[in-house]
Amino acid sequence: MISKKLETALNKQINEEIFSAYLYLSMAAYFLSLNLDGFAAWMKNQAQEEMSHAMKFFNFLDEMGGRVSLLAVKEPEKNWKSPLAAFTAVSRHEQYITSCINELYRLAGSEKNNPTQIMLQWFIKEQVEEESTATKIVFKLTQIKDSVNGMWILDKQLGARGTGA
Ligand code: OFO
Repeated sequence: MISKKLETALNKQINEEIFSAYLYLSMAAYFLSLNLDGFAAWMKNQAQEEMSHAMKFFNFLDEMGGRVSLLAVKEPEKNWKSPLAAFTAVSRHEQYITSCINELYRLAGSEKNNPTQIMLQWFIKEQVEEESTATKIVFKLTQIKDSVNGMWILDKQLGARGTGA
């Protein structure tokens, strides 16, 4: 059982996760345009991970007897002024997603909806990882500054390590 209010909030979160996938796919295209194939591969992996997040919410809402209702996905940005600017945007976006998850958790708590709270605990942990990963890459890019060698090394690392960088 799920209330209309929680159903609406979970449908909104499906949209947020699909938008995250869209944003990271747009960043993959940006990195491909710079010939940074490793960065692009990392973004493609990340986009897939976001779709799997969307599907977790999708399947959960259905299992709870709710009605999945897909909303329009907004157009993502297409250009950033540097790889550092792109990853800074990732970091900010993940902080925003964390706030959405926390808000959902509070709503599920206020409705005493235990299954939703338990499901959201996975996302709460996941967001710690998402934010930490983005922060570390922002740190590396800040250190690298304009070093071409540094960029190629990081490109190789991100390409090899996929979403786990
Ligand atoms: Fe779904 O965690 Fe990123 O946005």
